[in-house]
Amino acid sequence: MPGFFTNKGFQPKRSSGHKLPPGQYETTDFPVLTAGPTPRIALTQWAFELTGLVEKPMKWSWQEFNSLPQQDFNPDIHCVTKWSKFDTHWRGVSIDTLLEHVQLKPEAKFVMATSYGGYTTNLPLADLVGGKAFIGHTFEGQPLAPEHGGPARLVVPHLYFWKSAKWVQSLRFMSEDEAGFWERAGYSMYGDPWKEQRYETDDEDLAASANIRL
Ligand SMILES: Nc1nc2c(c(=O)[nH]1)N[C@H]1C(S)=C(S)[C@@H](COP(=O)(O)O)O[C@H]1N2
Ligand SMILES: [Mo]
Repeated sequence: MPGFFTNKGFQPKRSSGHKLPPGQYETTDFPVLTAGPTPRIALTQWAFELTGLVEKPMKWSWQEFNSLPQQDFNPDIHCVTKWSKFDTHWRGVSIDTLLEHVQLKPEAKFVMATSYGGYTTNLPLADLVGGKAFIGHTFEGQPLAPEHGGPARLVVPHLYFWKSAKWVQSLRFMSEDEAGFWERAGYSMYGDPWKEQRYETDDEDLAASANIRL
């Protein structure tokens, strides 16, 4: 019985199996954090695009998007304002599924997620593939509420939640990293909650260059 033996210093996991990144607290609420008004997008007007460094851009209507293979996702999510929410239930389309429909140019290394309403956020392409990210349209069994990004939002649970663009309209593939909305305002270019990369001063390479300047 492996569970019978205890090691000094061994930290048992919470029985739920969920872990809280440093500096975060758990909440069961789902706070709304939006810079600006909530855009309302009629499903007949909605479209989602893959653009930038692709051989041929791809665009889906709401109906086309919903006929793509759908998956369930149960991530823990972590906001930079310090709340974390465990075991959320989403349904949506994996970014891997979307990428089966385009041929990326070899120099595509970064992505700018752009939303209806103008919000943007940047991520490395590697953080969107391999089952790590999805476009979610259903939350806890209900259509995603407009204030949480409905009809559909990007969800990248392993990064701070500002990377999860609500009302996502396109993913633009880029060769170089460019700063999005919060990143231009001083937030981390990457945003790893486990490394507490909240601000650009927490980014390892930038911190290193800042030290050189001292
Ligand atoms: N389009 C858009 N997406 C956005 C934001 C925003 O202001 N506009 N805020 C971000 C931030 S800072 C967070 S913490 C989460 C909040 O998502 P929620 O309002 O569903 O909790 O959305 C992110 N995505
Ligand atoms: Mo946030």
